Amino acid sequence: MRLFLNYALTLSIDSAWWLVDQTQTAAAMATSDVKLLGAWPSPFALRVHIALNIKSIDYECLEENLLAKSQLLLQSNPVHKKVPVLIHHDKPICESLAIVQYIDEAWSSAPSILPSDPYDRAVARFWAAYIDDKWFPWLNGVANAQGAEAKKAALDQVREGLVVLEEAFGKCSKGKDFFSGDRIGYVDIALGCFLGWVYVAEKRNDVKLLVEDKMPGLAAWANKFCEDGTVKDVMPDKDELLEFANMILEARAKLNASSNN
Ligand SMILES: N[C@@H](CCC(=O)N[C@@H](CS)C(=O)NCC(=O)O)C(=O)O
Repeated sequence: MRLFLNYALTLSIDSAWWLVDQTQTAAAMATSDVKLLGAWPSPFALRVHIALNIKSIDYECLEENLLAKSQLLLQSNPVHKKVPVLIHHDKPICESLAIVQYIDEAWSSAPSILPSDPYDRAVARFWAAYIDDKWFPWLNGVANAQGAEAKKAALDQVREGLVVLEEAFGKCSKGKDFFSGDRIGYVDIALGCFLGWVYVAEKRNDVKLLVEDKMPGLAAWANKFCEDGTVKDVMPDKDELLEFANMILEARAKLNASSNN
């Protein structure tokens, strides 16, 4: 089991890093013009992998240990100190959605990631912001919810958010496979990066979140997204993610229990 993220819990996931064996570090410095500072379970880093694949860009991925962040990461993202960071010609770009937009503009030849029409671009940005500002915190909230009632409420909220996204999918995709039409684009990347973590929440809570009869469009979209050539080789194995999440949440439970004693 390799690294990971401060994803679900403020304290515990961060503090569980010491448990995790680091197999490759950012210290293994790269020579490529395009470097990605990432961490394998990070959905935000996954966005950047997919965007680079869409543009067929060669790049070097430097795996960060988020419990012992490299100097390169600290210098490159001094404000947030988080992955992902893209380093292009020695210049860092931070924040996954800003990076995806940068990739689209810096390598402007097709395929495009954002729509060319200004209205469609604004709509795509709106949905990406909804995903990051509203829906993802709800998904994150599932792991933090204490007790059966709170857990159920958190899971219901995630499902309600997915119903909203099902409607958005219907409007944006216009009957095609992806939010962006025939190919994966901005909103596909913004949401698709979390599919592995949706699976983790489903398995850990023995529920279905992406319910096929309520969200037929999204359910079919999720399969197509995971099978796409730009995604399948960079998407973390979902059972490895599950194992990772179980380990981190157990570590949190132990920490909480010992701090309450
Ligand atoms: N809004 C950021 C979120 C990035 C993020 O939360 N990264 C996590 C890994 S998934 C991280 O680096 N956590 C380390 C920390 O918080 O110290 C983005 O979109 O890039």
